[in-house]
Amino acid sequence: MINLILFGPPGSGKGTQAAKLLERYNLLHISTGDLFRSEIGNGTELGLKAKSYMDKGELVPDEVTIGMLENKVEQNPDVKGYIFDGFPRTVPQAEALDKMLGGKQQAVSSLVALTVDDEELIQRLLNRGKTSGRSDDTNIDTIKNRIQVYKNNTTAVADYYNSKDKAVFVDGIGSIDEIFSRLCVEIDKVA
Ligand code: B4P
Repeated sequence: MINLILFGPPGSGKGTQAAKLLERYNLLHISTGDLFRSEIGNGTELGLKAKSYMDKGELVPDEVTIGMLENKVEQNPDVKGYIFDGFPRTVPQAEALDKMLGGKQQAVSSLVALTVDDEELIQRLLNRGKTSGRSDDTNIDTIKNRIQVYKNNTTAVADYYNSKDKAVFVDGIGSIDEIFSRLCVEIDKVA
């Protein structure tokens, strides 16, 4: 079983790279951002709640996010492993993930972090905002807030796994294929 956390700031290429990685390693891709957008699209109560945070570039509260993630894992027990994309984003989420995997005699194999500077992140997200229809990608203040929230709340997750010798950092600047190759070098060490 291989359990990967694909990590990095908003716009660092997590979703883009996850789509390629799941094919190569045959893992189930779980993106909390995608799950929230699906709930929003279906007009559920959870979706309405999530939208109010996402539109401001804030994190959705841990109890909502952790419950949703655990449901998704429980619904898919017979897989070779998971790519967690956009989760965990806080230390309590990381602790909940470790506890859940521990209960299945499993563990996080590696946290692979994409590093990209703020200027490039803002440019990528504004570009995506022109076509994605995502309200959190069109407003520059919201984008800047997402990056700030990442620095304030989420980088601690990389420190948490680094202290367990499970974090690796990969340059997220370059072509999509170049970055994919860099990620595979790291993932092959734990796969
Ligand atoms: P996410 O859906 O996770 O959004 P993201 O971080 O912006 O996506 P990602 O980083 O995957 O974007 P990608 O690089 O693929 O989260 C959205 C919101 O949901 C959060 O702000 C939060 O409110 C909420 N949320 C989600 N998870 C949560 C959690 N665990 N706890 C609490 N709240 C949570 O793509 C960016 C753009 O860059 C694309 O247009 C892509 O084409 C482009 N790109 C990718 N690679 C490139 C490259 N190498 N060069 C140039 N451009 C590239």
